[in-house]
Amino acid sequence: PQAIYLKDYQVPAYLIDETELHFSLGEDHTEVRSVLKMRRNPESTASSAALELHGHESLELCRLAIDGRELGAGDYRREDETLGIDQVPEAFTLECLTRIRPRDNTALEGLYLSDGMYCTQCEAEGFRRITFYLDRPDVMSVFTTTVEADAARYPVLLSNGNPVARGSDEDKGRHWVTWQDPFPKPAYLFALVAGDLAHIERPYSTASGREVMLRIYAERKDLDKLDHAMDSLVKAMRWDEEVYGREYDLDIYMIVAVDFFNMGAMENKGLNIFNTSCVLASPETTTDGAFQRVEGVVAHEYFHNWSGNRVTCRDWFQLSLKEGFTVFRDAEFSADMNSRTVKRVEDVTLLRTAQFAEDAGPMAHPVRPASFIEISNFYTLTVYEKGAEVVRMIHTLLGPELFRKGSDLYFERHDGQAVTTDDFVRAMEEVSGRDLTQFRRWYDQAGTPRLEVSDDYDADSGRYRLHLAQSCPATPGQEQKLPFHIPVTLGLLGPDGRDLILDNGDTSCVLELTDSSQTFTFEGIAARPVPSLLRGFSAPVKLQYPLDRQTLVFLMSHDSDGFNRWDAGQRLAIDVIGELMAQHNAGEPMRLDAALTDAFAAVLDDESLDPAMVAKVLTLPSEAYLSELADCIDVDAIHAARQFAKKALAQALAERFERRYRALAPQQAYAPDAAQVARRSLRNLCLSYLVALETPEYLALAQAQYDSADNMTDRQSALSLIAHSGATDAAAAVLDDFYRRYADQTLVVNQWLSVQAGDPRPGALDRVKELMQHEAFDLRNPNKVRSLISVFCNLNAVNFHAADGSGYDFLAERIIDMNRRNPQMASRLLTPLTRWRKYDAARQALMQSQLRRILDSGELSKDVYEVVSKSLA
Ligand code: BAL
Ligand code: ZN
Repeated sequence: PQAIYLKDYQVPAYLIDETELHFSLGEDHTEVRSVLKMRRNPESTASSAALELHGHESLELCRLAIDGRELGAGDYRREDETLGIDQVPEAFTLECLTRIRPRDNTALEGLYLSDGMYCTQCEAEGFRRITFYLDRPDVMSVFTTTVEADAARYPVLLSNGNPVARGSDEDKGRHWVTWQDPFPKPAYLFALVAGDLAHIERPYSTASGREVMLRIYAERKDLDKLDHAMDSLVKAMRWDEEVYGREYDLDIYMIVAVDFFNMGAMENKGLNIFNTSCVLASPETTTDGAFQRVEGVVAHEYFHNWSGNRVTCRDWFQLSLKEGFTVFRDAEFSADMNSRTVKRVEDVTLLRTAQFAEDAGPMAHPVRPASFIEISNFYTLTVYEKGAEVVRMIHTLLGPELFRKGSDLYFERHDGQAVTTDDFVRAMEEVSGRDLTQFRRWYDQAGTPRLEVSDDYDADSGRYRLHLAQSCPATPGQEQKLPFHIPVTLGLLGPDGRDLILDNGDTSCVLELTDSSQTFTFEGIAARPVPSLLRGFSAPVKLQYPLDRQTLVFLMSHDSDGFNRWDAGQRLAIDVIGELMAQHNAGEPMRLDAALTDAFAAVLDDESLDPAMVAKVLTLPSEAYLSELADCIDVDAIHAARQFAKKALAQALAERFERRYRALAPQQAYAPDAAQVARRSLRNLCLSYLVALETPEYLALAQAQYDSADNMTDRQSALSLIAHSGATDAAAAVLDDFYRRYADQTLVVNQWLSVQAGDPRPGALDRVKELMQHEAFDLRNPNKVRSLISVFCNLNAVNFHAADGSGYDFLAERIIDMNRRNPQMASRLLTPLTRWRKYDAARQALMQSQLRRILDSGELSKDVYEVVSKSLA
């Protein structure tokens, strides 16, 4: 397989002004008729006038005509991924009839069947599995789509835009609906759904008074789980009007829930298709975390209507143009709807755990990659999450008012266009008068920058100096990095813990680090201050500023920045767990530093704090994050030390945990609102410490919570605590009970699979293998694969990384099998094996040999080939 390069971009040789599609749906085969009004692109400088259409090898070409003249086999060239016609007029109508097989489509790209319902996934390059087309995002066309199907089995027929005509052929039992989308769009935003679907609907008046109908479709059995998504959609629409001045533009906005879906959701124009896991929600079946995820994903897809659809990407290298910006927008929305600090803590935790690991691995790439073999491999944490951090830094540098002006200019200037990240930055430069040339390196240089900080204070002159130095490790293809433009939001705490007033008259300021090293001086400082650096995590960097435990405790209790208060607690815990690991490896008894216990006690006793933040502060850094921080990951020591710390904290603070657990008992009927979510999160965290003691009394407490819970958050939390405890009989019984209660709730059963896959006790791999044979499992369904196989391989380190290599062997086998069924899923499964360089020599050898085994296993998809070959390079 060949790589393609950003530097080779050329404008399309042809444009498609109008696209007319007619689908005659059949499970065995579906016929797709297309009529394309095409013309040569006046901006093209291509020397050849040949027309090269994209078309997947699975397309069966039945008819091809230009301006009504039928083309014979000698008139075109058919290659693996393209169809070429050497001679075409300047402007012409291309007609095409293709035949595709939705039932055989296990890749879930293009048109496929999900539990008896037709649906599509066209981003990034799925449309070429439907018909021959210029399947690239800078070819934007107006679509008219007729969907025709069996009337009894597929009463609901949907596509993008507004419905304009319908009819039926009663003799044949078929019916049809025509949809028209007036907004030009690339093919990746095309969507079609057909099925026996139920829906809820709600009218919505936009800020300017346009009436819009909002509809959410799902299988009839799930109709009672759609209200939360609808509420979230309405909130998101209102928020985008108020915060970005963006209104919805069609007469109808539809969301459809499907169970078989590679992604979380997809922003197709006017017809979002959602993974059921990101749209269905009810208190009985959905945890608080999942409620919030639904709210965030519904908002994300809605926000794409402007950041992605009205203004789209010129080419796939620009993916972060829409994804980074939209993740930033959805994060701000969620922060406004819930707790801003909690949201920031969650996002930074993900970034530092998983995106930093990506930056340090063989697939490291810039936010705007320079090349790829398979674009599906670049729907990554770097493009999404780091891309959002880059937009956040622009927001920090410009301030909210100028940022809004910049976004207004960007949307107005580029409405209806396919543009680049440069165009986005240019709009921000123009409204602010700032030069962001150096800042653009964030888009082009991969890797996580290191920020080293030292300071000095001279009491006689009252001068305090901060020395900041940056560097960035080499990444594949990028040995040397130039300095980044890094906004460092800073506060200085006086000895009493209060913020000092800085020269800008405020308690925080933004230092702009642009050189490799710079010194920032503060005058008139009466006593040596403690710096609060990178407030709100103002840049995606690794901060290196050693602080002793006493100072970390000081920051934990005094920093006015909630994020940094939490971060100080994390740093303290990391330091203490590191010490425990050293004791463990030296064969000494582990002893927990009382500094951590005392700090946790103080936080637990302070009832003025937001319980959600208390829960975050008292959550020990995950094994995954501890692994990311390590140079060589010591899987067993990390697990042993973290478990020990948890139990030791529980022993020391049992009374307090129990008191708060009882005080936080539910007072009202369940609601997934911020206040209740906060209480439940702390209450369940207290329970997790108590159960770590494994006493009959606390296991009974968990069992009582399981039995009496009126919501899935409390029930599932108790379930996993009992299931992962040493009480094997109780564990088996509660798992059994849970399955029987929820056997008909697919998403809940997926949680049941995950709880077992994540069990750190010995024997988890055998259990996972058994579960693959269970009626609840289905290899064709990505949600099930993620729940069982991905959870085991990514979140159960002690079992997956078993020294005998059994976990690696298991995963390689799954990938070889999945490569044939669903390349995107197969490629995603590879992630843990790509990290082989971070482990000891024995594990490295085992992981590499499994990667080689995959490489040698036969015909690999581009998706899998790219990741495996880059991992071994
Ligand atoms: N565009 C793919 C799904 C999403 O990021 O919204
Ligand atoms: Zn997105």
